[in-house]
Amino acid sequence: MPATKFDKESIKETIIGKVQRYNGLPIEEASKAQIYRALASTVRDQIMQKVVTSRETRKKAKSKRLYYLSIEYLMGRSMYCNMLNLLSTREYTEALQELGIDIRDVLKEEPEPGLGNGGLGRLAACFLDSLSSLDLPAMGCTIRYEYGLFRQKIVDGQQVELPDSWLDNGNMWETAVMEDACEVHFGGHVEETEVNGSKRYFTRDYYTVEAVPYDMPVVGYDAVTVNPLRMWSARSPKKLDLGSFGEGRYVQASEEIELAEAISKVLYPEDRHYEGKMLRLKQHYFFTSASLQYILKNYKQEFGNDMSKLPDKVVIHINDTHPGMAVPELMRLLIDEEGLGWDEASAIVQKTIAYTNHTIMAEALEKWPVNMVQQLLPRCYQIICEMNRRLCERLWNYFPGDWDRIARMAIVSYDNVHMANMCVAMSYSVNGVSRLHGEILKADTFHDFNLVMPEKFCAITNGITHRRWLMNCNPELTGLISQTIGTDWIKDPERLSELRPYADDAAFRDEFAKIKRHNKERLARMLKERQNVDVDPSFMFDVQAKRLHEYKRQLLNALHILVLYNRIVNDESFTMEPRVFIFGAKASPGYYRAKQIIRMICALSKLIEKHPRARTMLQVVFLENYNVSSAEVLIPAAEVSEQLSTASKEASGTGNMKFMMNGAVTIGTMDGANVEISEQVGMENIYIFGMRSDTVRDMYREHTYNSMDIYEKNQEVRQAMTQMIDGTLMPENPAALQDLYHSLLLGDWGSMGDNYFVLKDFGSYSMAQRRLNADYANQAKWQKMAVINTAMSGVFSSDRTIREYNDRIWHLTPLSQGKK
Ligand code: 26V
Repeated sequence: MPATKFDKESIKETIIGKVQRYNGLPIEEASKAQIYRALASTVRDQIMQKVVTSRETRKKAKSKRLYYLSIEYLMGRSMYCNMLNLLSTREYTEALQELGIDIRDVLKEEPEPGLGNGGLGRLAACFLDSLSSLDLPAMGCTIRYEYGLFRQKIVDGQQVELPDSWLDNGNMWETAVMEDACEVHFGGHVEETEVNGSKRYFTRDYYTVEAVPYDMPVVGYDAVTVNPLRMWSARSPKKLDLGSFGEGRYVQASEEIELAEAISKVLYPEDRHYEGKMLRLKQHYFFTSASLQYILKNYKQEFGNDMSKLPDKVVIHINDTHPGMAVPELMRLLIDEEGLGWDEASAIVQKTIAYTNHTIMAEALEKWPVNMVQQLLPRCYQIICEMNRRLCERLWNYFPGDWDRIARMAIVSYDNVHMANMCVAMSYSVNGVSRLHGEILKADTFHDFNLVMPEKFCAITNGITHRRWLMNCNPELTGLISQTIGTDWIKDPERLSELRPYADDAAFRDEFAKIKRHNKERLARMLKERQNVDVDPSFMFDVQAKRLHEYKRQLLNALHILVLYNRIVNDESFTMEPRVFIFGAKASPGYYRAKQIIRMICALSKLIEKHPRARTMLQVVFLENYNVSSAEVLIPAAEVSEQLSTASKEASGTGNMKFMMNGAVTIGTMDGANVEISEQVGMENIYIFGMRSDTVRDMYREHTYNSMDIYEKNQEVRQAMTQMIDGTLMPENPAALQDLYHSLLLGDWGSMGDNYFVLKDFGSYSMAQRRLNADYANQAKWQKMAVINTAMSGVFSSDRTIREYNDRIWHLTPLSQGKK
């Protein structure tokens, strides 16, 4: 087929033509939404041309392919990043301009696919962008949730959740692939029979859910490759037939249909602790089984029926344990469907599956009640038990008599299936997401496994795509960088370090500062427009944006702001650099304390606003509905990045990298990737405070910490805490924050309270803030730090991360660089 052109003139014509054909309108009369659809459809045409070449190249090369399974993909909007990766932003922008349309107005029309909670889902999205950009053959696999993460509204200072029905007006980027639809079976019972002298297993009386894939293309930057994100949607195989109407059974029939389709209805908004919810287990198995069936079907089409070569042609990466049922499911498919023996199947599984762990929080380690797994997935359960038996046998030889240890390492123990143990035992690679996290996995979480199978463990530090998180969201800074050091950094982001010498160049720093100021003004406009809040762009912009969790310690930030307020109010001579503290955070709907923290932040905002002197140098803003699109405005405007997690608790963090890349200076603990950020920029360009992770872990072990001591000694802390409950913060409802107050002093389960050491680290945090405040007054010094942060952020590009995964785990060959 001859290639269609996508120069400015052709784009104009195409858009005009599409608006005419779809809507029967001349372009002048089309609405923004109609123009959005015509534009998206044009970009999609351009992508589809590449899809053809990409697929052919992969098939011809007989390449090994990665399947990245993740229960969440937090993609954000696609339009501008697609144009960027097609190297066509200028053509599209100008074409629209000549049609009298501002591209920015059209981009806002795109609904955001928020199919993720936070870091884990956004990391998966960054990985896809880098995989395509590095020309590595891959497919992302997930669920096509009809409802993504809830929309957050703040009503009377409290979070209210609204449904996110992002598919209402259709999704311009997806295509249903009916040819690859398959069945997923649940329930029933297993029958064992002998066929030709060997045992065969059949599940009977199961019920079926149909899995329909929708593919979304992910374009690489200036690359051949377009990789699909495959989103599985659940459909009932039952149709409402006229017969049941006649017999009056249609209500029951429609109920059954709804039950099946509930599987892909909504993304669970929790990322804290596991509850044995049947529907969640169904979700996990549903998309894992559908993906694996497709993987084997595709493998057989391309490479024939010899399953022993599977590990040479396929790698299945599981993003945390949620797709961990891939382990028994692949065993099941190889044994029951392909006729392999146990040992053969098990050897293949252990060469094909790789696993990333994303948290050491004990309550977030996935486990399922045995009876639930048995009821929902009877054959998988059998396989799990057999894997467990063999694992325990092996461990028995390694740790003879050490029952406690073996029970801790077992796949099935205390009536639960322990997904992390299964994933570690059965995959060939287990990785952490920062250096520190990798060390903690080996020393603590998987200590015993590391004794038995040390070769599996490694750490690969997370990254972010600099295309979305710098080029797309900060075009002005991107321009300045390219003017200064050329454009080679785009394909080789570590070359951003060539900017470092310019940190000492006053003229460059001024340009850099000017851009930051523009980005602050842009955020100010957004806050005015969306929330009717006025912020002064001459204030310092200090941002903490991430999911709301006690361990992330938004409460530490809030308490410190209250202390600043008191200093201003109690001492007329006290001044500080004017600063606006901006929070963006969603709380899991059932996480009471997280919601109280949001309440406290909103109350703080009101309190400060009422005080005529305090408000001249202090402001608190809660940004509603923090998501990828608002992050793209918020992050480029930030000057201070708050990364306050209790050391050892944040596996990596990726927001920290986004802020740094956009020239914000971090105030943070030695946790997750903050450690590596501090190494990149040097201790003089970051504000590190608080206990180190080994001290934290000792304190947990020794139970010696008593937050009451600090409460008693530190007058500022005591005053601020008292204000939480004496009506200062909550005049209408003084008791509202009582539980939060108590959580800082008294523990839940025999602990002494303040589980995340908020009070313990307060003094050190407050000192770091003092230094920061003083440094900001010296703008030459501050801007130098900011430039150094951007300059040293290149290693945190997910391109580096993906190269490492590929070198150490996947071993994929890039598709030819020749054809574009
Ligand atoms: C846990 C749970 C437990 C309850 C049910 C649902 C659910 C879903 C996810 C999780 C694990 C949360 C894992 C997560 O998002 N971890 C974050 O991963 C980021 C990417 O590696 C990393 O930067 C963050 O530090 C880490 O918290």
